[in-house]
Amino acid sequence: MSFTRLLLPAVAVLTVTAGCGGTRSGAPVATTNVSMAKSYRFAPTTIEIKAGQTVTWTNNDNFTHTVKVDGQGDHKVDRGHSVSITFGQAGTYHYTCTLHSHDMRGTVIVT
Ligand SMILES: [Cu+2]
Repeated sequence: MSFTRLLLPAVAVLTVTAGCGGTRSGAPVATTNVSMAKSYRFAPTTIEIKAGQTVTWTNNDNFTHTVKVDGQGDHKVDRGHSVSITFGQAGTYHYTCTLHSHDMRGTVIVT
């Protein structure tokens, strides 16, 4: 009786770990660059800048998004494009993507 050897392929068990830290609603990040990241989100969600600095949003998602700071005009940003807004006065500015306002909200804290 022949000996049949079964070679079982190594099964790689990939465990998906949840996120890498609390960027979702965590502390403000000191940066002037916000990514419209896959999918339907601003990253980081909350940033902190100095008065007079310019924030640039870059659309790295596969969909068109917008940036509308409360009380200001809406800016449409196609995929691969960006928009820059200068914040001259201190304050807390909330903004949304008006196309996906349920999912895409962010805050700019100007000090
Ligand atoms: Cu959007």
